[in-house]
Amino acid sequence: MSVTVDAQPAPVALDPAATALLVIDMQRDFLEPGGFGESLGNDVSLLRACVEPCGRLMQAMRAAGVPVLHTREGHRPGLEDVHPEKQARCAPGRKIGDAGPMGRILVRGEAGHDIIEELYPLPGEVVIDKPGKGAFFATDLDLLLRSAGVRDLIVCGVTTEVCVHTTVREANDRGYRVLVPGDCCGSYFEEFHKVGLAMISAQGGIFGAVTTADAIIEAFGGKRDGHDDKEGF
Ligand code: TIU
Repeated sequence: MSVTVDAQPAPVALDPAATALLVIDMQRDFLEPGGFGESLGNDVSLLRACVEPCGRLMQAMRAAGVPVLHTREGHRPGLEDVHPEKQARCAPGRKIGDAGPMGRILVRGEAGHDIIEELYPLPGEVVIDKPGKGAFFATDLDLLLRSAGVRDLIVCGVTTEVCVHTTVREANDRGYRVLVPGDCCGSYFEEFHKVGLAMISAQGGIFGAVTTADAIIEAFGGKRDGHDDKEGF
């Protein structure tokens, strides 16, 4: 049994029993004043618009029995997993591991590394700590998804053109059917958000399809019955 979600460039058929929602990097460091994102000179308020639809989508997916997985970008306190090139991409004085207003920048366990309260994972939900922009790089995400029989991946979070985009491309290359609710994504650059979404759905859906939280929620409405709850998430 599949559900059809209205999307660009064309409606997408998802198998609810083989679908997961992946929420990318909804961390205090990116979304709250005083975090890493703001330290890069970004206006973090631009990301706030995606919090409410993202929360609604998470609730609906949980109600439909679809697993919700979360990622956090960050590193080991000893910084053994930060390669020099990633550090070189940071501004002076704002390197990974430097002191920031919400603890050390992008370091696991620090306050700024945590997920924002509004979208906090439920107990038992998978949280992937990723050292890169993409959620598949140097993590066990692919193994977890394949072991649970996931084929269809709904990807949202921040930022649209960086960690969401990298993850969407990685997922597409690994054979997942990718659907991106654009209103559940956010960028510090409005034009990058818009173009980032357009790049996903262009050329007949080169990386996947783009939709909205409401379109997914509507498609999954009443689909809880008959869905086999998956263990392991
Ligand atoms: N999560 C994510 O996108 N990490 C970034 O560093 N994004 C920026 O846009 N800087």
